[in-house]
Amino acid sequence: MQILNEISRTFGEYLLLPNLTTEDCTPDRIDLSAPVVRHRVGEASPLRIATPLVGAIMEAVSSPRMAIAVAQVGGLSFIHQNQTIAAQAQMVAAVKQHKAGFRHSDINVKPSATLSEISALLQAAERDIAAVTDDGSASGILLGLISRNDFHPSRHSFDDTVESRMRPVGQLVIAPPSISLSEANTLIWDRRLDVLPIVGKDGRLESIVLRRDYELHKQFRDETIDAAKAFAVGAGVNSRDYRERIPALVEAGADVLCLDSSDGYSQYQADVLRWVRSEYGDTVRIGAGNVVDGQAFGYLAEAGADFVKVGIGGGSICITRDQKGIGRGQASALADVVTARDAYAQRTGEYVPVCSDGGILQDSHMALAFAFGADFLMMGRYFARFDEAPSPLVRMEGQFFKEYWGEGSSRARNASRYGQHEGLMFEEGVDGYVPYAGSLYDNVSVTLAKIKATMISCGSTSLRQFHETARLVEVSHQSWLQNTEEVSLRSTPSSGR
Ligand code: MZP
Repeated sequence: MQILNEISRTFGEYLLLPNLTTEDCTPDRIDLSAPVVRHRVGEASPLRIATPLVGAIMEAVSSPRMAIAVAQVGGLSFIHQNQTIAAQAQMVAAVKQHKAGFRHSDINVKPSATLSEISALLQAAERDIAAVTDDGSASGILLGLISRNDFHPSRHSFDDTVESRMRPVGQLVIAPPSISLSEANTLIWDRRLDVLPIVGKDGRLESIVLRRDYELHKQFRDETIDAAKAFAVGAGVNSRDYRERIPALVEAGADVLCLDSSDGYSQYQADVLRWVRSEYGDTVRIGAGNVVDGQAFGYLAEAGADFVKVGIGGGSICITRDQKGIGRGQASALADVVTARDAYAQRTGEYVPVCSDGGILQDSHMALAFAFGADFLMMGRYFARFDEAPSPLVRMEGQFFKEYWGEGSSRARNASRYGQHEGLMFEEGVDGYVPYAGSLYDNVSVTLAKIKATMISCGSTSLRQFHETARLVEVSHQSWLQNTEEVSLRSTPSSGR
């Protein structure tokens, strides 16, 4: 037995000290781009992302719709592996086949919903318009559109149905799936539309084109796309059925793979990494993890990992530390792994990016993770709150929530992630709710603005410079308690985000 002379620390235990802000530190000059996979030091990574945020490999988070939205804002998603090989490959293929500029309809209702329900939904999502479909889904038969301008409390009973006030499909400008993005945008401007529904021959809503996406496109100039301009997407794999799963995912077009395990410091992972190298050379890129120390990083990097994911027990839905007594505070884990990454790069000339996975409870923790040296961040709770997450939206006591559950919960029963051989014998995650936060696009804009503001205060224009020059101080228990009390007193509309 060995007791390390260290306290396991998390992000909330640190604050950044401002450095000198110079004239070149303006939001438009800040480069948040990050390498995703291994590359020679001084050369570009074959896969880079403009927005260093990545969706978790979780059923409550990853779906084609989420993957497309995250790639649109310059990040990356991984389709989860706790499903059949055919189902996962189909999700990957759906992302690769999606046409840029066309998005899944965010907010959809049945015609029988009440005006009160749609009003609350639009308000919670901070949106103006919703599609009305026969089954209330994003791919149901389109029956109409309803916007905030179609009803008013002083003129209409909020117990009336959406059907009574919607603009029926016969009165709408719609377009077929064959329309190009530039034709769709011309139609939007010529006919002064806010939204153009794209409807298939069977009357089903396929996607929508929004006027506001023009603005978004300006804001998120760097979508994550492949050489053929299709959205990039990752996929989770495990160390059990990899010989069958990986070829199917590669065939479906996955741009990068990631071993999905709660504890990746294992011979099983090294076996998969070596198998991928021998089968595919460098044409298939695969990350490994999760680990919490430099030794484990070194093991996986030597075995050929293209990136290494850090984090055990810090996930918002995770109870691994209670169940197994394993884990490490995310800040301490990152500091150790990042030191090993930089030493490995110096020794071998190969840079293996580090992904900080889980435990981001508020936006300021993202800046701290980058200051600690993370190349990019994987997040579950953050993305699960958005319209684009696949989990259901539920209303409780007048508030909207999205369901969010861990891969180690009895709902997901992801035994391969937890190395449990006889199915899931005990839980390592919980099944719960997160406050609904509306559109991913709006939230990511605000998050990026905050990260950039922190970097400006710290005098940095790139993540590498930020890591190299950041000055962190530990927060005393007393000031941490005081801050927590102050936070609970604040009640701004965005405080839950
Ligand atoms: P968070 O962003 O919600 O804090 O954490 C998401 C991360 O938690 C995932 O990427 C994954 O590594 C981890 N996770 C997923 N399920 C569980 C669980 O059931 C878990 N324990 O810890």
